[in-house]
Amino acid sequence: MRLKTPFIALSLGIILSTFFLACNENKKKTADNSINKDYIADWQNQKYSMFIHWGLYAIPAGVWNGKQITGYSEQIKGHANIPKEEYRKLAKQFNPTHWNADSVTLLAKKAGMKSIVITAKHHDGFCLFDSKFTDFDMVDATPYKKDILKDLSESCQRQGLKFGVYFSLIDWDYEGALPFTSVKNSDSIPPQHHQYNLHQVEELLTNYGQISEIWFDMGAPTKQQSEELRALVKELQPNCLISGRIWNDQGDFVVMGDNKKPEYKVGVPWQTPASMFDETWGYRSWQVRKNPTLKAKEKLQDLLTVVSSGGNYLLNIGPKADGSIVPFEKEVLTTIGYWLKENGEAVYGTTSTSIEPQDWGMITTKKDKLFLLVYPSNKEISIKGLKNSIDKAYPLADKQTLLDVTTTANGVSITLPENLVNKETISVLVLEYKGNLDYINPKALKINSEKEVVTLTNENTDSIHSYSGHDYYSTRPTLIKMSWNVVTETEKEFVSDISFTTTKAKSYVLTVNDKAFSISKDNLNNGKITQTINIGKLKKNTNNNITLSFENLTNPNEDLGLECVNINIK
Ligand code: H79
Repeated sequence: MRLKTPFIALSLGIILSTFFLACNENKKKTADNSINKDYIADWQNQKYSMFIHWGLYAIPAGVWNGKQITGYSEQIKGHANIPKEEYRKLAKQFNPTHWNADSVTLLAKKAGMKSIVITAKHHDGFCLFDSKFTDFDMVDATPYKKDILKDLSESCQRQGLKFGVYFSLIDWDYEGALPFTSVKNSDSIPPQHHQYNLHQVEELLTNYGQISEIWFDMGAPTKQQSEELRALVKELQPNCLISGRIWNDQGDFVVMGDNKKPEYKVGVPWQTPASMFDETWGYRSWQVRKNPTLKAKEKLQDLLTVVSSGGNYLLNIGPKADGSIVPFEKEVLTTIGYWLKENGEAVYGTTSTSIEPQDWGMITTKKDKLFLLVYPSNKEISIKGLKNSIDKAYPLADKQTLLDVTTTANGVSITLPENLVNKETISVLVLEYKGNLDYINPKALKINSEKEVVTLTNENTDSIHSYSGHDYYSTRPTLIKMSWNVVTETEKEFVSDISFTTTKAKSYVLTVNDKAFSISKDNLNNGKITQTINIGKLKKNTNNNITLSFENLTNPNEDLGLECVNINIK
């Protein structure tokens, strides 16, 4: 009998450890950086979504002890130094009887938005959802007692909208978190707090159906903490996309700074989060709002700037404490929605183009169409370097009216008839063409004779970036691809003499019109690579695109670490 027990224990041990090893293996598989490509594409096609900042802070609405408090109103607890117990008391007054999830989702649809991301928990630690791990939530602490997330997620499902959640990695209420120091909001996360975050993320990804994106924000988690958060999300919902503000390159898309549009080309999926006014996201009673029509113009232009640069735009509303939507915000969204109803084809499912920025407006593209988003009052529209012959040109809102297009060696131009010059808002013209886009970038490097050499360098590259860091303040644009355009009149076999220094022990790849040539790290010598590659013939009198990037993409946000790039094409 004595012998039997250790034997059973041992076998059990083997069975159990095999089981756990298998589980771990599974975890590893889901935790890697591979992303469901279709899901990323779906997300990128959404273009325009609703952000909602709503919580207890809607009650003080930017006023504390009779004083107007500056700084984001959703962070009033920090800005006005409100003691924990006093802030907690707000929950007893939170009874949003005018909250109606369907009127929010219907507004989002009317606005042309494809998904909603709501603050499940902001820095104040108050949860709009029923959490087992705190009583400081909508169900346990308020007279309203209903789970807002359940309500909104179900309404989104009914209305065919995607549903995402915002989750702050810092927490000013949780006793295991670091004590509040400043509204820089980039404190590290002690182990107990990290566990709490993991528990709540598990609740969010378990109890509310399909979550399209989880929008982590702020804090300064360690790399391991970011990786554990990512692994948990992907284990529970592999299709849930993760915001870059999980930090440490663990996101599926990068997030620009609050209300910031990138001033450089971005080569990864990205989003700009925007508030109606730069000063606040949460409802502020004393916000001077002025004219909603002007605000709609401003935000429409921002939306189109972001979309024509390849990004998604997440525009915020901050409902009042009673749950109602601020009429000004409703009007702004509805106005943008009218525009999109007529012109949405120029937005949804489009991509940015390789065409240089134009002073008359912006450009998006889909299949064999270019959409010209013309700023108000513009009449003369030309695209230098566009060589395609245009089959048809017409206003998107009036497809019957065909426009005259002049094509010269210099490019394409259109003069809008006076009655089509829109002085009020951005108007959209469609150009239809056949075949591939034939565009010669005016900045392209030219090879005019047999003997001419062009040199591709750090100075004449068109650089493509991502965005990377371990917290809000360390995040910087990274260079992830160098790109050049070369136009030649010569038909011959070209050779590229490559030389660059690098801080990375990695292999690179040179692409020439999608043909790839490896630049192996085996050629690295004291941080310098020199290599000669026969790149073959280039296309004559049209654009040849040459790029330099990492051969294996383990981290899509990693900087190439390149200096002194010198590629002679001869
Ligand atoms: O939820 C919203 C903010 O409360 C949260 N992120 C968005 C989506 C946030 N928490 N902390 N921060 C943002 C820090 C951001 C600080 C800055 Fe600024 C924003 C630095 C520059 C712009 C605020 C405004 C402080 C200086 C100017």
